[in-house]
Amino acid sequence: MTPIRNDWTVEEVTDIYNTPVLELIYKAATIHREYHQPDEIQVCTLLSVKTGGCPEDCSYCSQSVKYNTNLKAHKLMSVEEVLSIAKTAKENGSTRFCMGAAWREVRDNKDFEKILQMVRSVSEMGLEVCCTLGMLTGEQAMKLKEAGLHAYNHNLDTSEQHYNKIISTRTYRDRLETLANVRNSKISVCCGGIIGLGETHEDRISMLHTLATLPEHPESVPVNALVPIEGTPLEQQPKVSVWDMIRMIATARILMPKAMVRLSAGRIKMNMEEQALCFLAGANSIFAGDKLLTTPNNEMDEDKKMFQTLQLKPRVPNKVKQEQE
Ligand code: SAM
Ligand code: DTB
Ligand code: SF4
Repeated sequence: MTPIRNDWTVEEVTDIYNTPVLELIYKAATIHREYHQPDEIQVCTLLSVKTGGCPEDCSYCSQSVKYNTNLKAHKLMSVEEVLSIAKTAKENGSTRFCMGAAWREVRDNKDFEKILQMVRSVSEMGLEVCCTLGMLTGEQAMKLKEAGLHAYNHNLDTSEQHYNKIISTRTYRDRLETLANVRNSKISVCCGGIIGLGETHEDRISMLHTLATLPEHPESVPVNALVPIEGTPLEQQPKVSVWDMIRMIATARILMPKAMVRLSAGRIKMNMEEQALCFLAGANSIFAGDKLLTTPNNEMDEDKKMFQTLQLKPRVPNKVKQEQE
């Protein structure tokens, strides 16, 4: 069995990343088969439970108040509304339900109490619940854990070097601190990044190196391609090449063999053959449903057809797996 390593050097990561792409896919596919069932894909649903009006200035985001993106802001949804959407997601084969809020950080107020209620109720439905709510203290992480939260998403987004060209309202260190709080509370860590933000290959390598040398690898690594949003500073960024996505996915798979590698934002721009290459390269998780947080996602019917053609099946939730074992 390929060992799990947290001591990768930047040189090693660079060599893997620069491997000729077909050889890279082959190596990643081989490691993928040691740790995962290659015909299983985790199907996740995203829901923006609180949309827009965010004080942060993340240059890629439709939800920042700093940019004129024509997004309709929405206050925190009701628990009932969220439960009804989660029910439909489950009926459509989703096993993981991720709730996102356009917050800089979680505050200890009524809204957080509502979030805890949502986590409790969705978790009781048998779905793996994930949240992405911005920065989190250790105490807040513990409360989420007690409410039944399975995973917390908090992305590094890019390399430490490129970070302050993208976001000025918080630091890379802030990000790492929240990740440590999540890890300490025994919540599963979901952490990845975005490509297409004007970063260099060295930046991508550096971000992958940071992820793969965390004291423990994230259990989930989302790989996003920038969805350019009109009105943001990154609106004119060129489309990310599918081969760049494949290279990121394959390198992540080799560096972090056990992680679920999620083909996240940007999938809507890919045809079935391109997505199949991502799955071959080690991606084993997707977001399904017509919408990501604020932008369109692949049509459910198309995804169902893709699963049939590629003979893939949705993965059962971890919770159920543990009960079956
Ligand atoms: N406000 C919280 C935060 O920033 O952590 C949670 C929500 S935030 C929208 C979650 C993640 O979505 C970001 O960290 C970023 O990686 C990703 N994201 C946001 N807008 C995106 C875009 N236009 N294209 C690709 N990924 C995006
Ligand atoms: C992640 O890495 N990507 C998702 C999820 N985690 C929260 C978000 C993608 C957002 C894409 C842009 C939008 O829909 O607003
Ligand atoms: Fe706010 Fe998150 Fe968007 Fe940044 S990525 S502006 S923190 S919602």
